[in-house]
Amino acid sequence: MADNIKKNANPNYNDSNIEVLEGLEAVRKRPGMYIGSLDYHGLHHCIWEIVDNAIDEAMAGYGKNITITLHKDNSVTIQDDGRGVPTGMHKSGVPTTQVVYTFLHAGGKFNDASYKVSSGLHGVGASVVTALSEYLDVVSCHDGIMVHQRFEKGGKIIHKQENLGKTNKTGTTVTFKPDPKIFDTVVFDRKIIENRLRENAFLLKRIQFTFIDE
Ligand code: 1YM
Repeated sequence: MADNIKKNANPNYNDSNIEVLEGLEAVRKRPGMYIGSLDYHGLHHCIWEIVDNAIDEAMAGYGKNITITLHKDNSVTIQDDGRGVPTGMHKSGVPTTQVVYTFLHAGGKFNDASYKVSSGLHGVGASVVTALSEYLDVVSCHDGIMVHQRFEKGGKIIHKQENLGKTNKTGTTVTFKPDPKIFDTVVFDRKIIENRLRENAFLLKRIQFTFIDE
C-alpha cells in the first residue's frame, strides 16, 4: 500500500514509468557497467550509441545522410533522414519515442541481436545516453507528423510528447548534453569524432556522414 501511495503521488508517472526511472537510475548509479568507463571513452560512446541507431536505419534501406553537430556548449546533435522513430503509442501505454529513449533493455526487437546491424561497443542503447545526460531531446518526423520529446536530468519527463504538426519530411534528430555529475570530462574531442566518422564512412559507402564542429 505504501508503494501505491508513493507511485500515485506523482501524476506524471504510472506504474510502468516508475520501473523506467528505476532502470535509468540504475544506469546513473553504476554507469561504468553500461558504457565501460567515465573518461573520454565512455563520453564519446554516448555519441556512437545514437549514431549507431541512425546507421541501423540507413542500413535497413531508409535514408542515407547522417549529420553530427558538435555545439559550443558541448551538446551534440545527431540527425538522420530515415523513417523517423515511430511516434505512436507503444503497447506499454507510452509513446514509442519514450520507449526507445527511456526503457532499459526494452523487449522484442530491442533484444534481438540479429536485428542490430551496426555494433555499439556494448550495444546498450539510447536509453543509457538519456540516463547519463542533463537532457536529451528527440524530434521525429514519421508518417507525416513531427513530434518532440524531451528528457531531463537522467530521463525525467517534464512534458508529454509534443505534436509539432504535419510534415512531409522524415527522419530523427537527437540532441543530448552529457551530465558533468556523471562523467570525469564532458568536453568532446573533435578528432575522436572525426576519426570514427571517417572509419564509418569508409566501411559504409552508401551513407553520407557530415560532421559540423561549431
Ligand atoms: C539520430 C538517431 O534513432 N533513427 C531511427 C531509429 C528508429 C527508426 C528509424 C525506426 C525503426 C523501425 C521502424 C523499425 C528506431 N525505431 C525503433 C523502434 N536516429 C535514430 N530511425 N521505424 C523507424 O525498426 O521497425 C527503435 S530505433 F523500435 F521504435 F521501432
